[in-house]
Amino acid sequence: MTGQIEVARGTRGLLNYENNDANRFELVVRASDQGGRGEPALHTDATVEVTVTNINEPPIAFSQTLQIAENAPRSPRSSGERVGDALTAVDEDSGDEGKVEWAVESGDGSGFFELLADGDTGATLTLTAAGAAGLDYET
Ligand SMILES: [Ca+2]
Ligand SMILES: [Ca+2]
Repeated sequence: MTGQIEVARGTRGLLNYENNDANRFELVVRASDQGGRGEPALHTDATVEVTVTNINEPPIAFSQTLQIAENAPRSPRSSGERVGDALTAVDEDSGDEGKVEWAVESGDGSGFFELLADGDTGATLTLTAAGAAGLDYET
């Protein structure tokens, strides 16, 4: 006879390697016979340790609206100027799996913007030289 431990229904997402209250369980299990010949059932208790292993989860980033004035000033000297506050993502993983790199994926066909790393999870959107020379509200 075997016993199989399963994760209970309704607990999806509650096992969490990053949460010290939900990444290790010490279960006491009991194996019992049915007794017989007028004798009561006999049992043995054993300990089963369950550890939750890590999986890499994607970082969470939030959409937001930033502003920068046109002609800011209209000179390549303003390349590197920050656009709004730093962008931050949340990644609960440790080590490299928790370090976030940022990149502009689309929407900047003119090459006006670049993202510079800011710590392990953040980035700052900045103007390139082209952006510093080219931002113009009227065109
Ligand atoms: Ca993880
Ligand atoms: Ca991750």
